[in-house]
Amino acid sequence: MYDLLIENIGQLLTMEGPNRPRKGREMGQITVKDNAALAVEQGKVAWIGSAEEAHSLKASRTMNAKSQLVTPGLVEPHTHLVFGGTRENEVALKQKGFSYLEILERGGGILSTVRATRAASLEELVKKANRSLDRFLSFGVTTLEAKSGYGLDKKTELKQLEAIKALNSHPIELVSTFLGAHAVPLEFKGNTKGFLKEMEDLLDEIKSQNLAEFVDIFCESGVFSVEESRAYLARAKEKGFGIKIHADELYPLGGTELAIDLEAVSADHLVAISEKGIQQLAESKTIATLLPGTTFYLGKDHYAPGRSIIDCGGAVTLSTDFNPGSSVTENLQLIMSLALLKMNLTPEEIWNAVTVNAAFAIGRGDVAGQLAVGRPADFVIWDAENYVYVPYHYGVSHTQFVFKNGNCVYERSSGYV
Ligand code: IZC
Ligand code: ZN
Repeated sequence: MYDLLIENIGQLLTMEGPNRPRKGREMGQITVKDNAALAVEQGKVAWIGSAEEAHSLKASRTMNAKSQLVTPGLVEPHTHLVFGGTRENEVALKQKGFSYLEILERGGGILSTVRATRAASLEELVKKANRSLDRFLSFGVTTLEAKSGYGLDKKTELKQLEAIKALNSHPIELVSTFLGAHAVPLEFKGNTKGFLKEMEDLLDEIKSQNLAEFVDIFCESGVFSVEESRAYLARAKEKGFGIKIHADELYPLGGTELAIDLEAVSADHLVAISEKGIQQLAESKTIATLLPGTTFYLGKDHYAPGRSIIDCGGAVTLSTDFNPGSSVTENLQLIMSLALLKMNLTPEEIWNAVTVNAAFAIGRGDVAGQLAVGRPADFVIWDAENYVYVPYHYGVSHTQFVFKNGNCVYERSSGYV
């Protein structure tokens, strides 16, 4: 007797395969099970088979998927989830021609969010992030990475990490990253070294309180150089953190090569990645986390070369980069459409990117991104008959039901969003 049986699944994507990221051509392959069924017991997938075989199974609860698509819950590998305030005032500045880095240089951008985050209480931060998580869930996300990085002082960075911890009552499972090295705050202007030392001094406390698994840095022109990033991340690695890098987003500094050198789990952005970086990624264990929503929202025409990265043999994942400045959306389905339309990724590559590879990019490859017997029953029943339809019909949400550990945690009530 199973706890739950999902019968009459039109298309089931289990995303099953080897227990490692999909690279290069592998990203173009997925197995589609037509007319399938799936049973759940104690929060785990207990059985996967055909719709006919399911007739002889017994379950306490049965749900009819009505010939629709079922996939693993989506995994979101890069968000700046916890912050105070908003930055809609920057839209007019951008329209006047000020660039993202110019706005930051004038004390706006990240630094404006830092002021609001320092002023917010822990409860306020949790409440605001919780609303964003509800939206992520409504778009089908069941596991999500969340970064700090709007404190830039010891107290507020810890407050943000505490907020991420406090959000563990939300159905979305969180993975925490310390991004204290996100920008140099005004009180350390001209003293980048001193500031990085300040953030480095937090690492032991973060480790001992288990407040973050990964350490990230914004390696960018006018922010942190490759050499500063190398020294800082090497320290974090020594202390047992996994490594992530905001690399080659606006200028080709070589952050990708640094990520590979340090065996970072992911190199994120890569809009300005070098040819050498693309080649080296293919030989490395580092996953390319691409964020086309940011390129779109910054009003740029040149997207990260996802097609070349995959063609050369690399592993790609996709993310919203959700943050209040350069990508203000929780809609991971929209990001899938941008990858289809602006990066020429195939639907198969896109599904591998937002499930299996996203899970490996945040250290959850063994529990998230694939449906298989014994794995957590995190899945989405879509209002779509096939997997191509989801990125094709863009800008809206196609989720009907979202399950986390076998429980229905989101149901679209009525109407369309
Ligand atoms: O708040 O602008 N790129 N960090 C690096 C961001 C975007 C987030 C922000
Ligand atoms: Zn980011």
